[in-house]
Parts: sequence; structure tokens; C-alpha cells
Amino acid sequence: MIPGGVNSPVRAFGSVGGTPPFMASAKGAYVTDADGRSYVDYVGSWGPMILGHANAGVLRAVREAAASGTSFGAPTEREVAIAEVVCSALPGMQQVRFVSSGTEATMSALRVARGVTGRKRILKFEGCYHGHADALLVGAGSGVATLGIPGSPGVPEEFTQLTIQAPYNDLDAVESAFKRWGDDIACVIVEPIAGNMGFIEPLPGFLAGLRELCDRAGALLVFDEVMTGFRVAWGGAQRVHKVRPDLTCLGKVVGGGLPAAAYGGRRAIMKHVAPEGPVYQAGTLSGNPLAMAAGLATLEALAEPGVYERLGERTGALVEGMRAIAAEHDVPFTASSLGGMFGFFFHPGPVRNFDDARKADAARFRRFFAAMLDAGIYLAPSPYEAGFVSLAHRPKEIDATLEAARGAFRRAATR
Ligand code: KE4
Repeated sequence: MIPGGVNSPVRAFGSVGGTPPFMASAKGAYVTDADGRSYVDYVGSWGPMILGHANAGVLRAVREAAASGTSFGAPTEREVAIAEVVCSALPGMQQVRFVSSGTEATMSALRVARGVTGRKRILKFEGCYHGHADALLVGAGSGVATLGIPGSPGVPEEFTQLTIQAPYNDLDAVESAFKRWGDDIACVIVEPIAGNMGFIEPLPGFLAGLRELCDRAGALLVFDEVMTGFRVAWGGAQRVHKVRPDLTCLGKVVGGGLPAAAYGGRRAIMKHVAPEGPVYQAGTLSGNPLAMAAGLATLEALAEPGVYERLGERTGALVEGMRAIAAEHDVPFTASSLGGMFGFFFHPGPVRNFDDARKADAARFRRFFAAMLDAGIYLAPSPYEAGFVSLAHRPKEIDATLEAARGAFRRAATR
């Protein structure tokens, strides 16, 4: 009935083999499949479920909103309320527009950047994924700043010729791109912590360097915080790394598990967005009452003091434990985390960009993934995805995961 049996490709277990379990329910740190089997969940619906599944406060908020109707296609007070929370949390955001997916958020941010600057080119980084808008679906680069080649059939090369791609963490490559195309680069879009090639943090000075290069060339800096927003810290990676972008894209957590995402930034930029300005962007279900209710309830819970410290400790304990077990089994392994987000590679490290990430041992990852799934631990079914810990993951779940990892590392160690 559905291509590949899934509504999003990564769910089909293409990178790890086997047939994915169909999920039937979820509660707290656990998902339960259609056969009644439960797993400790580190996918968290690819990021949104930071409070844990079926959180009572979120369910109550959604039920109450639904009782008053599911969609009006008109402005509502709840959209203003969540906009105030988002803009108060993110240093770079004075105005925000809600949309229904991360893809819409980044696609719209690029259009605003091009509309505001009157420039055509954009620069992205290899291994960063910003959703499936044509201009952003470019194939793997070649280690230097190159013009994008279509990453998918159906994307005409004309649509990616204006997309420059550079290696992550490589300021020299970005500088050379600016030297060559600087006066026609509308923006640089970056995952300030890369979660789509595992978990790769910016090297010291990388993000500040992008800020400086953009300022010098009159280009906008766009942080794609669809994954990191409200996940690594209350104010996202931009607050952790103290670099202020011109535009920020959000998704996942901000919708609390319902379809909501957003883009926003300085008022001087956002005033160009229709209907206030001429840059067109629209959406039937943008600001949907149920999604706004779920998002608001989620952000209210995250605003509690000590939440990110607790999340960071929990995730840190998981990563520390996995490192120690890998070392016991003499398996080349590198892992890191920030807030409720983590990643690991079967690679001695350091892993600083997509080229490094690609050198990780994919066969070992597949064996490890299978052993963990057999043991009731549900990891992201791809070596190029980040993992997510929720506030519902207790020491009990972390201990169970590390217990499973002991067996899984043994299995991964054997060729
Ligand atoms: P969506 O259109 O899937 O809501 O968001 C696209 C997107 C944009 N930016 C970043 C940094 C993202 O991580 C994503 C989506 N992430 C993927 C997994 N890494 C979603 C999972 C999927 O594709 O099914």
C-alpha cells in the first residue's frame, strides 16, 4: 500500500537489514510493537519525544485542544503564546513563523535569505541534512567546496547548481567558497551540532568563523536547529556555542510529537515574510491548534529548572558506559553527547566530518544494532543518525541498555 511500507525511508531499516517492527503504542521510555514486544526507545520519533512517550501533560493539552476543534485556519491565541516562549528561549529569534515540518522550515528560511539579500547561492555542509527541499538534496561532496550535484532523481541539476557544499568543520573551504562566490551567497545553512551523520560537534571556532565570514560577505547565517532546538539546551546549540544566527529553523521537540516546525530570526529579516513583506510562504495547517498545544505543553515542562542538567547526566551516563564496555572488548569506538542527544561510531575517532563518519565500521554497527534490538533496545536504524534520551529514561533504563550493550559489543567484536 505504501512505498517500502513506510512513510519515511529511514524507517525501512535499509541500513541495518531485516524487517522493522510496526509500533503499536508507546509510554515513557518504551515503545511496544504490534506483537506486544517492548523496547527501550532511543529514537524518540527522531527527536520530538523528549518528555517521553504519552506524557500526561501533553496528552491532556491535546485532548483539551481537540475538544474545541482541530483546525480553524485562522489566528489563535495559542500560536502567540508558543511564539513568545520560543522567541524568549532563542537568542537569535525576535519573530517566528510556524510551519508543519522541518523541511518546510528550512525551505522557507532559504527563500527568506534569498529574498532579503537578493542573492541566489546557498552554502551547506556535506553530511548535514535539512529536509528534502530540492535545493538541499545534493549528493555527497568531494572534500572541498563544490557545486551541488542532485542527490536524487527528480532534482534537475539547475536546482542544485546554486548550492555550494563544503566539508563540515572546514572553515578554509568556506572561506575559499566566499572568495569565489561571496557576493552571490545568500546564506550559509548549518546544523550547529550535526545529527545527520551521527553526532558531530563543531570544532572550537567553527561556528564563530561562519558568523564572521557571513558578516564580511553580507550573507545570512542560518542555524538548522530542527534537531538540536530545545534538545541540547533550552536555547539550543546557539546558546551553548554563543553564536547568534540570523535565522533559526526548529522542528521535532517544538511540536511535542505533532506536526509543527518553525523558522524565525531578527525582526529586520522576518518583516520581509508575507503578508508583512513580499517573500511568500504559506500553509493550511501552519500553527495547528493541536500541534501548538502539544508543543506548548512540552516547552512548559522543559522550562522547569534542572531539566537539561538531568537530561545531560542521564545521556552522559549512557555514553560513558558504552565507551567503557567498548574498551573492555577492545572495539574501536567513539561516542559523545550533549543534553538529550548522543551519537557513536565504530571508529577510533576523532570524527569531525562526513568523510570521517563514512570510515566507521558499518558492518559492526549492523551487528551491534541487531544485538541491541534482540535485547529490547531500539536504536536509530542507521549509523548516520543521532540517538535521543528522554526525561522518562531513568537509571533503570540506562542500566538495562548497558547490560544489553555488553552482549552486543561481544557480538560486534566478532567479525
Ligand atoms: P522533517 O521535514 O523530517 O520534519 O525535518 C527535516 C529535517 C531538517 N533538519 C534537520 C537537522 C533534520 O534532522 C531533519 C529531519 N531529521 C530526520 C532524521 N535525522 C527525520 C527522520 C526521517 O527522515 O524520517
